[in-house]
Amino acid sequence: MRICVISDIHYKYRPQTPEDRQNQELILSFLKSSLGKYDLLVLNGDIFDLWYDWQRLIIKQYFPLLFALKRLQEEGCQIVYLSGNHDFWFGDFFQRYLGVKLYPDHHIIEADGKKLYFCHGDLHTVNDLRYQFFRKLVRLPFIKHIFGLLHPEFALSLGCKLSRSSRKRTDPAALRARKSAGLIKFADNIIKQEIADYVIMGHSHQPLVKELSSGIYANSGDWISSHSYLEIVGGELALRFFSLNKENQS
Ligand SMILES: [Mn+2]
Repeated sequence: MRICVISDIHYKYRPQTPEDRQNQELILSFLKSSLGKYDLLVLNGDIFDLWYDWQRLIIKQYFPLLFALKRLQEEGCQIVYLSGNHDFWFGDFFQRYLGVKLYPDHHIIEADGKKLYFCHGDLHTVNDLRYQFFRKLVRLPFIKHIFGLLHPEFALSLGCKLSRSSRKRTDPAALRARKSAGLIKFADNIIKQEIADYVIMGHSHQPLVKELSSGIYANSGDWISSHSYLEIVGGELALRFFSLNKENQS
């Protein structure tokens, strides 16, 4: 089985800098170059900077990425999507129009004799209670419902502010190191309990493959600075980086 894992693209509906636009082009090129290469694509959270599908509307700025996913799926690549901390307010769009299966928490599969555990990871960093409370709050059905009652343009400008402030909170290097340590500890527990052989997460924006006692912790990194992804082909896991210059691909 050929599996590709990506996370933390943070695709914006309001790209503001040339880097934002460049990052968008890179992920679109990557998905195009992935046509026919994989049997399964795992979207491991924070794919969109904010997701909401209203009863009759989607965010048109996301069309290029949605179209790229649709093409992959039509070429025979199955797609699964795990919620992140920026994309969890799903309606019926992914399932109904893209054939993408959604998982709000985690997802375990078996491939080529290996058990793979996927989750975004925001619950497993060294979390403060404030974040855990906020996470529960924004996922309450009535909060989602209220957001849906706002005019979409207003809702999105509000969402833009929220997601920017959440990104700011994740910036300092010390905090990032703490985040990573939390994820590794969680992965180690999953492996020790023999729930999985490979624990695959995102969220930290730090691409990494780390051998643990009897398994592997892997992080798919991000598409803001690393443009990284994980490949699991025939049970072998590899961390890779994408660039438009093919010679630089590793
Ligand atoms: Mn995240």
